[in-house]
Amino acid sequence: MPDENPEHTKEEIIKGSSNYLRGDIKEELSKDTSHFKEETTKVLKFHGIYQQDNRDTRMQRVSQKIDKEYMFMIRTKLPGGQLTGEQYLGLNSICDKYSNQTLRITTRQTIQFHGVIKGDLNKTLNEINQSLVITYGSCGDTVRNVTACPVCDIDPDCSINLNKLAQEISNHFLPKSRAYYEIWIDGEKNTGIEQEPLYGKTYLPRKFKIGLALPHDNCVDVFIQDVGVVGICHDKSLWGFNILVGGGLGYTHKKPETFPRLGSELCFVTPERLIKTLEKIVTIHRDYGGRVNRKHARLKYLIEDKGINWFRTKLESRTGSKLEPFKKIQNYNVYDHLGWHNQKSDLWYLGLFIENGKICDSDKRKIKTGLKEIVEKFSPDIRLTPQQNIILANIKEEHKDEINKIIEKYKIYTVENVSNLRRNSMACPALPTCGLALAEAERALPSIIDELEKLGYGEEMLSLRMSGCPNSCSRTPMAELGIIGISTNRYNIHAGGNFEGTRLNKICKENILGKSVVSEIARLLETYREKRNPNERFGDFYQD
Ligand code: SRM
Repeated sequence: MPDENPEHTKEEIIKGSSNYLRGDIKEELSKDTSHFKEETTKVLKFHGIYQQDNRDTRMQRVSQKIDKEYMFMIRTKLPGGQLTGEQYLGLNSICDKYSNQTLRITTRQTIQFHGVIKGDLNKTLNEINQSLVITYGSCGDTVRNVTACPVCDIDPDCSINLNKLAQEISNHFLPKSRAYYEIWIDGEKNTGIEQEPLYGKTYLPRKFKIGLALPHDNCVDVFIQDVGVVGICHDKSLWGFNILVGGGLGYTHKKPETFPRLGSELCFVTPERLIKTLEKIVTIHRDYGGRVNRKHARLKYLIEDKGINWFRTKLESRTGSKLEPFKKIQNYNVYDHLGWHNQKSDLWYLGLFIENGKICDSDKRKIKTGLKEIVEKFSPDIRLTPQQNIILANIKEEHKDEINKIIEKYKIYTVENVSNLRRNSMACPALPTCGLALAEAERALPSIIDELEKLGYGEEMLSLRMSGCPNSCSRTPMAELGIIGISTNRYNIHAGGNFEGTRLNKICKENILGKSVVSEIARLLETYREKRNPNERFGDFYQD
């Protein structure tokens, strides 16, 4: 039965009548049109596809009364940000053939393609899958890409393989409907009864994010996840996991009923019970999460409305046992994994800074060409980081010099030649692709940093994040210094988050014109330099 509750949002009705994520995708794909009808775009998201239009040409086309310049964003699903070299080359060639020539590393360790046209969707999805990469469930109201520290399995100081776990969790929560394979891969219709035992016909009320961290490396920003999982060690081996619930960052300007929220401490579970516990948490969101207002549907609002004790009791009744208390964690730390590092074996990994995750060639730097050459010659494994950077892993000692030469030849950033300010910066795509952007982000941040470097602030150690709207895709509310778009060319400036990712920042300057952002930030930095205590961090200085 489709969802016919009159109070439910149109998205709920669409999901319920989509025949397990089929909707009219197939029929509309066969038509010679540039885009899908709105209802179908909602179903497409579950397949990892967003319908967008070029916002740079939107107004002009509207005034000429012609269709918007439609194009599609395709998001892959890469648990823990892991790819083989061969898969990377496959995605690189798909990017060359069908997209805007940029492989875009996301803040959740995946790769996005932008600018794909409708007529190429089938080939693109098909070829992505030939590279053994999926896009199923990377968007939509399901469990999204599961993030994890990208190097914990190869780091000599760490004995916990969170990446393997991220993959297991991801597999567990993958939609079971064959719609994806039927439409994009093999065309084979499901002859049996379609079932979605975990999600049900209407899937979750909203997106659901799971991230895995370790106290010594919270690079995934564990407090912003719907469920944050923190590995706890005892005598150097894995004891179990602390679970945080109800994190999330998106909000709407001037709507105080929407807000960013840090995950609440829920419980501790042993490794054997982790996936079952996660499953039960997801079912509580499925059954109690809001379905009448999508702006009040994330798990964070359920926890805020009902309280963490209600949630714990519900979970205990679903798991059938009392939950163990959350273990105290003294400190969190964050590493960006950039530069050369020795692995557990005699191998090396190299973390390279990719500005705002954009693997592309420009007049100044040929990052895409350079990375392709390295991967073709040395076949490293690839790890993408939640800071939008790339790691080349399992490199032999004798190849290091040659790789360094390629990096120099193509002017790829290294830790030696990127400033601290740039190294710790991130921005979301915003304009021209994102339909929700209120202002620029990734097209504006590099020159804001250029200016700040010229003014002598390049070596300040602080996390600087910019997003084109308060949905906060570059996790701006956690940054020591955040810039959030409010309307065309206007921004709020936030300060007071911390590097460890355990605190939200606050607005400190409102409604700043784009051209004044640099001078306003410079003023904040100057005051900080003059008045800070020795070793005081920027975010700590501005936390109140
Ligand atoms: Fe995001 C929606 C890009 C991570 C919060 N996000 C969007 C969309 C799809 C716009 C849309 O709905 O039409 C953006 C597509 C832009 C484009 O052109 O590519 C978009 N989000 C991104 C990425 C690509 C930003 C990046 O710089 O890498 C990240 C993709 C992650 C991935 O691979 O899955 C991305 N988004 C995030 C994060 C950070 C995180 O998860 O670590 C957040 C904040 C955490 C959270 O979820 O609260 C985030 N995105 C949102 C929201 C607000 C959700 C909310 O409930 O508050 C939206 C809007 C929505 O869902 O309605 C959104």
